[in-house]
Order: sequence, then C-alpha cells, then structure tokens
Amino acid sequence: MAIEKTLILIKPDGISRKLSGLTIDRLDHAGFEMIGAKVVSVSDELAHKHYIELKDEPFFEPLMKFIQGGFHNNYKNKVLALVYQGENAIEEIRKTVGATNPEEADPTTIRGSFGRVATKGHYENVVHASGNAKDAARELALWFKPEELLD
Ligand code: IDP
Ligand code: MG
Repeated sequence: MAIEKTLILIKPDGISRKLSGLTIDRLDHAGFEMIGAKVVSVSDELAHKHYIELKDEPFFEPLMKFIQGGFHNNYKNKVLALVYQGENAIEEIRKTVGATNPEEADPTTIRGSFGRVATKGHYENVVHASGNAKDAARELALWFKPEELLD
C-alpha cells in the first residue's frame, strides 16, 4: 500500500450547518494527517472543472449551484478545502465519508450522520472526497498549489 494524498471539500451545506469541526474530527480520528487547508470561493470555472466528469448528468446544473453556495447563500460562496495524507488514504477516507446518497450511507459515516436529501432531490452530503488515485491527482492540482501542502 502507498502513502496517498486525497482532496476533501466541506461543502456549503456543511459550512452553513456548522459541521466543519465535527467533520474534521472524524477525519483526524480516521488516522490521517492534514497537510493542506483553505477556505475557497468556488468560481464557475473551478466548479465545472472539478465536476467535469458529471457534465451530462441530469443533476449537473443544481450541483453547480450547490457547490457555489447557491442553496446556502446566507453563508455566501464558501467551501473548506482540505488535503489529508496517509497509507491508502483515498479509499480509507471514502469509507469514513460514506455513500454518495446520505440516506443510503452507513450511519457511522460522515454522510450517514450529517447528510440529508433536500426536498428537490439534491444530495446535501456535507463532504467531497476524491474517488480514486486519478481523480485525487487531478483535483489536488486544481485546488492547491504544491507549495500549499506541508507534507
Ligand atoms: P461522490 O461525491 O460520492 O464521489 P459523485 O457520483 O462523484 O459522488 O457525484 C458528485 C456529487 O454530485 C455528489 O457528492 C452529490 O453531491 C451529487 N450527486 C451525485 N449523484 C446524485 C444524484 O443521483 N442526485 C443528486 N445529486 C447527486
Ligand atoms: Mg466523485
């Protein structure tokens, strides 16, 4: 197994519902090291590049609005971007985060504990976590400069 880096985003629902601390607590106790952190205002371009693989999905437009704080704009457009590092971090952190649909996520996971399905069907699942090594490398390059990571 390799030492990996993975991107986590605490999404606008997590920021607006004051879930950053609880989410970081879960990630820290999963045994991984935080090596990068910053608050980011998500531009249209960043949102599109981040979710490019989902561009043909029926939920793409609401997803763009969601990640840019459009459903939680009492807190403006803010996400907390984090990078965690450790052995097999990508897969292990996905286990800590839980399934995409918060109603199907195991209740011990972050999404199972704190996520909800909005009335319009959108998944307000609190966190993003890179899905695999290829996505992690692409997403890290998109969100962080190398010198912002203290590994
Ligand atoms: P992931 O976040 O678990 O990797 P992806 O399939 O990459 O899941 O989808 C990215 C995000 O798009 C999800 O976290 C969720 O916010 C949203 N999403 C995915 N599938 C659906 C869906 O079927 N309905 C509504 N929103 C969805
Ligand atoms: Mg994904």
